[in-house]
Amino acid sequence: MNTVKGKYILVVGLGISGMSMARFLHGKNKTVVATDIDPSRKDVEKELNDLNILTQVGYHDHDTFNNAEIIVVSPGIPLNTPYLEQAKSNNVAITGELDIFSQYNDCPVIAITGTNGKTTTTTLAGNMLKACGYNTFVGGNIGIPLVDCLMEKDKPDVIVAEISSFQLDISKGFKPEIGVLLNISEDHLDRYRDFHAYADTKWDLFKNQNENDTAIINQNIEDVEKKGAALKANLLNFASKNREEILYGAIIDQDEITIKTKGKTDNIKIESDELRGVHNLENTAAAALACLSFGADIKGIGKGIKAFKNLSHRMEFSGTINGVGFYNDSKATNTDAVIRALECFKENIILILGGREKGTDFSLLVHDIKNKAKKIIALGESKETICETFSGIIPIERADTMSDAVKKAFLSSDSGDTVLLSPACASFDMYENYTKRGHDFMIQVQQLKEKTK
Ligand code: UMA
Repeated sequence: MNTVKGKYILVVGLGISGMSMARFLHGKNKTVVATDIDPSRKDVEKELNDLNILTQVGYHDHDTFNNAEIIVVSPGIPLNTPYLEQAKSNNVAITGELDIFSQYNDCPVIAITGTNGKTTTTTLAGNMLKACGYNTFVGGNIGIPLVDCLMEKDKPDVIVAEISSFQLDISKGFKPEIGVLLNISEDHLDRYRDFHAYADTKWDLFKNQNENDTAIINQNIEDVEKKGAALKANLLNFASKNREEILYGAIIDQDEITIKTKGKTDNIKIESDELRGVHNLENTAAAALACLSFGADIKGIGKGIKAFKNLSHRMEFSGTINGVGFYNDSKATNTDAVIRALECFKENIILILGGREKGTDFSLLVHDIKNKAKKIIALGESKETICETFSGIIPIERADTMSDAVKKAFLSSDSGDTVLLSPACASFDMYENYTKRGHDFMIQVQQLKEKTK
């Protein structure tokens, strides 16, 4: 074991976020020590050691945590691990990417959070601003750490940041000029005390804003009026339901978004097949409001919408076999995302559901599944819970692998039906991440297609 001496910043977790943080802090002439509990992260050690960064990979060491000046924690690491708890009781400052980023950043930030639709809205806002000619950095939870922006040669005009509740949990000083809250529904209940604790974290996006800033919030979020009224920032709302209450903001009706700002009304018609479902109109409305608030023009916003291509693993069309359509919605890791996916189809869906639970309440799906699905294929660690929840409501079959799930779904289908992978669960029981799960689904669909030729 390496003993660490002197003053240092400890970076915990050497995934995407931690690796960028270690590089960034090193570039700022800080003494960095980096640790990851997973022995397989040995693959990144050499790069760090070449920068003279001391590494502890495959284990964590209490002394290294307790003697650090500051600990920077990766977002996926729970804050109640014994190492962090003990360091906290030794008065070590514990922080995360958002606060380090805020300390060094002086570009305007549009920050987007919510349970679902963050990546789509962030991508849309990025497209819109780029179409208006702004030099735009798009990053955050979308997969490009925000500190990467601070290491670029050219400073952008604006940063569009996808922000997760995990990132907000540990942030004290993050203050976006424009903050967007898309929706809040049950998710990550394995990490939060209850739904309200999770929801409160989302509202923290606005806590440091002042009267020069803008808060853009879905009108249909619980307690929106009370919580919105308590904010210091200028408030804009958007909604597809309860629209009449919106004074300034965006109103969604069928495929049209009407944007009402002081003294002006703009209309945007959504003709893109890439933005299916009401939720995507909400995402578009929120992105358009954020960009207009920043100073973008309506023409550029329209161009940005046209340039949008549906993102991978979100209702991604994966092929047709004998008239049965297959869709990969592996990114749907909570019940609300599954409901949104089901809304995109008429009926006769064979739904592949399951994975690692996050305190998931599957009964929230009963109404929509009864209306739209004809069978569930239950997969992964949660398959028994799924069988218990839906037994007597809809036919269910268990599957052991993705290949098994795709075959069983196909055998249960008729021409015109839809097979939808929309798991309502995390992927970590069977895969490294949701991307790998989605790829596996698409590979299995292709292989089945070859066999049925
Ligand atoms: N680790 C330890 N000690 C522990 C626990 C974990 O060292 O006690 C290590 C693991 O071995 C692993 C590393 O920590 O090597 C993983 O850190 P991480 O989970 O924070 O993953 P990153 O690769 O750094 O990715 C993170 C975000 N991950 C999570 O929030 C879980 C990515 O969001 C984000 O894209 C990336 O930073 C860049 O900002 C992913 C996500 O699932 C997409 N986000 C959640 C969501 O969207 O619902 C919030």
